[in-house]
Amino acid sequence: MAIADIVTRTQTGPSRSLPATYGERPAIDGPGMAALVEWVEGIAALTQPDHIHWVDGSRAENEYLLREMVDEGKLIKLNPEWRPGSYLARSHPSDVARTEARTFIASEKEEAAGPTNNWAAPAEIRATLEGVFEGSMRGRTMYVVPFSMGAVGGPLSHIGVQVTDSAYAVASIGIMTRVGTEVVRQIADGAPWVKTVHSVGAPLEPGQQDVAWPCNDEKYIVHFPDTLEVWSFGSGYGGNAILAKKCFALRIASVIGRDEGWLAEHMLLIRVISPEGKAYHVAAAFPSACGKTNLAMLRPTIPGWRVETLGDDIAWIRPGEDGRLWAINPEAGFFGVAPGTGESTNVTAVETLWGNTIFTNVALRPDGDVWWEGLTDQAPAELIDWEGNPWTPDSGRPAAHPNSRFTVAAAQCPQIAADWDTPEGVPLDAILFGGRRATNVPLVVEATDWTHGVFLGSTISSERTAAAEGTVGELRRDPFAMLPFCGYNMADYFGHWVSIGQRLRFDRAPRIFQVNWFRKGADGRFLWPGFGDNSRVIDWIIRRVEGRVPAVDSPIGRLPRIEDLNLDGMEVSEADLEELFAIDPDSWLAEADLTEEFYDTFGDRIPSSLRAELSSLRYRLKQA
Ligand code: OXD
Ligand code: MN
Repeated sequence: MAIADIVTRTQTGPSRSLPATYGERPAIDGPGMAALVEWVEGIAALTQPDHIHWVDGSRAENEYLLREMVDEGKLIKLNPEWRPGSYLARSHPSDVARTEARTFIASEKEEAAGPTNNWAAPAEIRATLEGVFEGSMRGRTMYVVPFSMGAVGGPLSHIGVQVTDSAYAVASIGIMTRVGTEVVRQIADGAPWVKTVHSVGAPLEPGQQDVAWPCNDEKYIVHFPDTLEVWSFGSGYGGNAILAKKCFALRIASVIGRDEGWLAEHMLLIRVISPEGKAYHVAAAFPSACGKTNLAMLRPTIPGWRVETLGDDIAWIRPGEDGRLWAINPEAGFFGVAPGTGESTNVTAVETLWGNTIFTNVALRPDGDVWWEGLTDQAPAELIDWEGNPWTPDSGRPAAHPNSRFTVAAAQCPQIAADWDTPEGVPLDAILFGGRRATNVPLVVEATDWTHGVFLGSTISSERTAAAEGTVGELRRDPFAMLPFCGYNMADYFGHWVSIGQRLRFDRAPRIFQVNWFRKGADGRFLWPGFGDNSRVIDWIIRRVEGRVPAVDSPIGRLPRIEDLNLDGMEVSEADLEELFAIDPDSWLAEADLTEEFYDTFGDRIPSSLRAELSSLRYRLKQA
């Protein structure tokens, strides 16, 4: 960059050099530009920020924003010797997870949102939002962040713009999506885009000192599926603030997918390479904090198998002309749960986090590095906990918040597939549905066909985790792991899944499986070691896809013959194996009653093919 292009914004150091155009609206013309500018100006008129900053996604800009946040006490720079280019943010203790109770779908009709979403009447909630957003950015900078989900210009990609008054959100979006002026050019050229508006809801009076984590006790995360808009107020945390992620890439995208004939799913995406060197692609849906990132970065414990990571949280999946399903990971980074991520559980993630990472709500070590429960077997003797208080192993409380996170570029993952951001995506061979279930659900079961697979997806329930507010451990229904993320009536969503199957060639549709790594014995012990040993389940799944092993019919689907599972080198007792696959017809019949109760909450909207699956299940269980 030419020296003449550089200006110095502050007096405090030579590294604060910035291009003269820093934060300026890009000089791009085109038929769509006026609408973008008008929208930005409209939001600014409502929220009254001190400055407007158009984000260009450059490295210099990112570095400046990070440095500014450090100066303002909003980020702690970690010791570059251990964690170069990395930062720690500590949120307000009340703003630590997605707030599902304050998340709304504002579709024109209430039944379009369905019974699993909080519905808000659009006109009413717009009036409320106008009230809370009025002046909400006073004293702050409003950033305009153009982003692409999926490779810029790719056939499966979609673009959007987020305005936000949080520099932390800007830095996070910069990691999680592709941010840049190229997106503004697409908008100017007339491409459709999704409008997302975010404010932490903490205006500053003149001279008022800012806090490290501004937020508001009142929160609204509101989706307008009919106009493809998201408005989020009051929270700076994760999915509440990085609107491209759950709000756009799942809730809004699920609606776009319904209308355009594709699927936006809460799924990881991996390439599995068999000992024979054949590559298969697997997508897997698990509720939040159930090990998706671990499976996405699996290091098989069985020789010969390899896994390449494509995505860890979201997949956009579309039927191709070849009768197969094609998937992309629309994100560009990982926003992973830190606790439980360690050398023995996910060494790939630990290696991914070597630097250039924003950590939120983990503990700080005296040497300026970070720590969280599970990173190492033994906790350091002293730490500063996620709330900034001194901590020792005797403190009797976790040092890192259970939903503490890392935000890091996908490209930094040592086992990322070389073509992970290929615009066309990858063809799917298998789809997995999982949950955290102490009882009933076997280690793995295969659906008999597509519709049965959709039935399995629709019946997933899981024990609650810390990723959302609520009581941890409680069992809740989480169909397709999409309960908090489906932007429309879930019964219609089930129907959409059924209809997608009808567009596939029956011999090319991915096989569907249900898995459960979390089954416990009567003594409360996990029956399966999980993590790298889950490759043994993947091995069986791929052998099924290849047609190389038979399966055993059961009332709930097809089970492995124990002799077909590769258990070499692992210690699992025969009794435990038996329990892992035990099917108790009575408790399954009770589960079927709960499924019916759940289905009934949708009235008569549940597809008849799924009701028929439920009747067949009961029939088979009664025969057993
Ligand atoms: C996530 C979640 O952050 O599912 O991925 O909560
Ligand atoms: Mn998730």
